Amino acid sequence: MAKLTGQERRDAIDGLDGWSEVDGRDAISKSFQFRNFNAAFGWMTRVAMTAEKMDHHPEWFNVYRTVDVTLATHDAGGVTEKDIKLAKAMDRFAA
Ligand code: H2B
Repeated sequence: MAKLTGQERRDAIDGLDGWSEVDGRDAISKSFQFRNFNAAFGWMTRVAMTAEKMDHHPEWFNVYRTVDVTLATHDAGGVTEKDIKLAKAMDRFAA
């Protein structure tokens, strides 16, 4: 899986809702807020099953109803289509 670069990378990130580039690292991040812990953890469970199927796993940090997510493809050393795909699934599940 090749790293996204240049315009292709910008377009892919622009096509996402509320994701931004991480400072000093080739990765994208977003902070998700839910109604309460149960909603946050339910969402994480759905995402976890999708991530496992994709063999592509998020870096994430949960405190109560907030989940901070960072996505990168470690094997590629940057952002790839897999990260974009997982980001879109996360947004869909949160909607
Ligand atoms: N997740 C992410 N985010 N990046 C990877 O490069 C990656 C992964 N690689 N999940 C997979 C697993 C790889 O380590 C295994 C061996 O398939």
